[in-house]
Amino acid sequence: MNLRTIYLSLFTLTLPWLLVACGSNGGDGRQPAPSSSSSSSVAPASGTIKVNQLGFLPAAHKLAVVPPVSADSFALIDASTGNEVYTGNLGGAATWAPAGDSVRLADFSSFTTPGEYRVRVVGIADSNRFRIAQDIYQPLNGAAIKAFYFNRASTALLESHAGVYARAAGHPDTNVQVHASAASPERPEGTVIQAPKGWYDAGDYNKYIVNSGISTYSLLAAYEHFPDHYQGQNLNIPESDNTLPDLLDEILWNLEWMLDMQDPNDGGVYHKLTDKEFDGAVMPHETGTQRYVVQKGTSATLNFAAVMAVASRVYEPFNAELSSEMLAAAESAWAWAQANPGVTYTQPADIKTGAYGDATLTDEHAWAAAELYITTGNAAYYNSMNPTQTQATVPSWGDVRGLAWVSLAHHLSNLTEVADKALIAQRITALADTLVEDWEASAYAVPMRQQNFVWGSNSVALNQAMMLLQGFQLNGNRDYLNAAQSLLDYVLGRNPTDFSFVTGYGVKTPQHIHHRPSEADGIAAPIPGFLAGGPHAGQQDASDCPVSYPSDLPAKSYLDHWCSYASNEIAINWNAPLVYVSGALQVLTEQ
Ligand code: 9MR
Repeated sequence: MNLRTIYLSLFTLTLPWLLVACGSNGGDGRQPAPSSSSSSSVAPASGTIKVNQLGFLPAAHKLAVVPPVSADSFALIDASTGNEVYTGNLGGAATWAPAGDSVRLADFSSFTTPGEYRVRVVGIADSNRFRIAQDIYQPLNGAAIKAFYFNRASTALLESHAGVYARAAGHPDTNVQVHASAASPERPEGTVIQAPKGWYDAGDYNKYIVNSGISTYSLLAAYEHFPDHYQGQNLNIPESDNTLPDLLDEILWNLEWMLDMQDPNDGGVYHKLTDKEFDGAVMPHETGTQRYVVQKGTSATLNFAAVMAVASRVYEPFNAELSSEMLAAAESAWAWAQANPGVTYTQPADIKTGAYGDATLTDEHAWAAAELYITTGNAAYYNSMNPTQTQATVPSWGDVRGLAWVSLAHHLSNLTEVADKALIAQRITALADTLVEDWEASAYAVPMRQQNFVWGSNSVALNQAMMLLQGFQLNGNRDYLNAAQSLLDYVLGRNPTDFSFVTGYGVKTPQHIHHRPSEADGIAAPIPGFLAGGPHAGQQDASDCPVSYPSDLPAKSYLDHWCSYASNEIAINWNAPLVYVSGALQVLTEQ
């Protein structure tokens, strides 16, 4: 183990556990009793002060959410000395509809001194501790990437890299059958192919190309936008000693699998590699059921083309041969999709795992076209994107239009004259402006609205942040950065549930994520660095759960229970924007 390795493993594995084990208040994880200075004649208010439980860079926008107390001021208390170090006025009370809560904001952005603090308001318990520090998101960013390593298929996780979460290899995927839905003349039903490696999608053990699209892209974009940050990072993964940055090593684990999901005979890409049914709560090596590649489709093939086009330019400086192979794969996938423009995914009757079905294909088409244009400079791809008809939206696995604009905006100054540069900038800033308006209008100071509390709502928050950060990188509008900060705050504890939704990072973190290895490994604490999906108004799992949701309100529809696949699962497309946003805020917040 070299020094860098020791440093990072200390942070990624040890520190969060120390924080969890010790809590913020002496070890039992409970909220502190109101301090003497807060017990006055003022009637106690109900509710707790919500803060980002990790904290802030010194120059960050800094908010806490306070219940509707009668006091009009708040103070920051040095957590170790108990001294008051800052006072400010509370904003007026307003209701945040998704939670039905009336709240007041405490803004202490102008306080920049590194240290550990609590927010104190007379009549209510002090907030959890949080830190102000220059490197505040480094450990979180590393752990969020390392979570992908923990979800690797086809390999044993060694103790030297995985610590107590070491496990045997599962799913070699060297004996995968072509399912009837995927049969072709060259590969009839039952043909055996190999497609090892890749990441498990989520709490289940299947591998889906559509969801790998946005996930792998978000990680590639993190690297492409902030290469210096990621070149300096050591994640203590098996490849840490090679010449590739660790983030690119981790991404390559999935890209190698994706390349095997393309049929070399025609360029089409299989939709997924899957069991017929979801496994029980067992470790990866305890499964062993037959796996299949299922139906080639336009959505999977275009997702593949987009990701390979990006990967081709990102890996080019490190491995020209691999880069050419990726571009050729992207172009043959594109050709297949042009010849087969409307093959939507239909789940075969005997396959019960995740569908990732998507009837709208124009967004995947636009995204693949944009990436191929950026990588090759070929104007035909730009025109094929149909830019004037393609809007920028907050990305999700089912709507990837926004990713096209992210890449075009990042490469703006190098694009050829066919590209409408004013349109590209306008698409990004118009979306960022809308999100800023929602942020300003929100009592909780987050752009999340009622309709955003869907499956994986925490990823909606982080993808909103990712789009705001594109606006900031384009024109330096500080509101965009501040709204993005608020969204990370939301995910890390400034939300109505009081949970910091990343396992091991914060004071009150999910303990029972819907993640088979975390459930089956016999270790009480879940694997660190995973983002829980978060509050989900649908509550589709309510009838499968032995406990009730605490509320029907969208922003409170969260259960920290293994049963809750609808609010407490983890997924690669949710962790990926956590990586992007934590890394970007670490780099972009003025130092
Ligand atoms: O994230 C997906 C969500 O948008 C869908 O509504 C949901 C139901 O189809 O599926 C989610 O994705 C799951 C996938 O199908 C299988 N692996 C776990 C994913 C996260 O729950």
